[in-house]
Amino acid sequence: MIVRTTAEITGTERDVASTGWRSKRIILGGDNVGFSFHETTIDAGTVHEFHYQHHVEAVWLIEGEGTLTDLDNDVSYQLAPGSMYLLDGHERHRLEVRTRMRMMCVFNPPVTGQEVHDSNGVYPLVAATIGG
Ligand code: 9YT
Repeated sequence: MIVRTTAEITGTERDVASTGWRSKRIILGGDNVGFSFHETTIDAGTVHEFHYQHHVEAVWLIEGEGTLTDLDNDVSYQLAPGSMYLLDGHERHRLEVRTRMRMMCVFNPPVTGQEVHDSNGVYPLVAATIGG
């Protein structure tokens, strides 16, 4: 059994930040359980495009509101606490974050943590400010 706290992860190499977002990687590939598990926070007023070409990802939104757009299929969804989205087709997608989002994310295969910061199958193509 493994027991961890976010306090133990904060400020370590498992705590990764990029423009407008931060992710605490709670479970990584090295834990050998077939998935990774992350707490990601994304700043209010930012817009991000992601494309996880090599991973399936499920996201459970705990805090915050915004708009998710499936760029492959040109469909938008309103997200609020309790919303879940599953990228089972490796869809390119855009997140427009109205209020700070906090979400729990599961990746299969797991992110190892050794990937170059923005290219672990995670491609933040755009990070912009809404209205800016
Ligand atoms: C919201 C989202 O897609 N989070 C992914 C995890 C994060 N980008 C990370 O840990 O690299």
